[in-house]
Amino acid sequence: MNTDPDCIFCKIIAGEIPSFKIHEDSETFAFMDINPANEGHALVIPKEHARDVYSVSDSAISATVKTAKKIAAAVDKTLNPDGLNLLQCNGPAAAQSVMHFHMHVLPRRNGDDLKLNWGLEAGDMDAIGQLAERIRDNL
Ligand code: DGP
Repeated sequence: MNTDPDCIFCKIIAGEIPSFKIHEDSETFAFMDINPANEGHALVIPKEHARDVYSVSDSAISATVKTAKKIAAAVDKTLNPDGLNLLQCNGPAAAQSVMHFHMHVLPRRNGDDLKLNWGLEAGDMDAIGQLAERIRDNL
């Protein structure tokens, strides 16, 4: 499987950088976003390194979408948001900041006024860790 030793998400998969893991299987990895745009913001990534939608393999994107569906259901059950976006960004104008294909599982609240290109702000690690546990319990 193709991996990139300099990629931050490959390092998370390898356990070289800590993360609040929600789920892992042979093809995908799901964990909490440390700069959450909203409470419960999670990320789903293929284990195979690919930069973006143009280079990800059919099997890796299929597995990622399947896992994202599963994580979305668990996030919905955990937080009962008013809505939820599955979002995937490619290139600078789309605000892609990590060059390893990923899907955002982003719970939404009525009136949260979230813009598509949100700013990156550090999250509360205790709160994020507790949420990871609650979402895992709902898988
Ligand atoms: P994007 O802008 O679509 O490339 O989203 C990348 C997301 O990854 C962004 O919301 C912040 C998150 N992120 C960046 N570095 C880390 C990290 O080291 N750990 C975790 N859990 N999330 C990260």
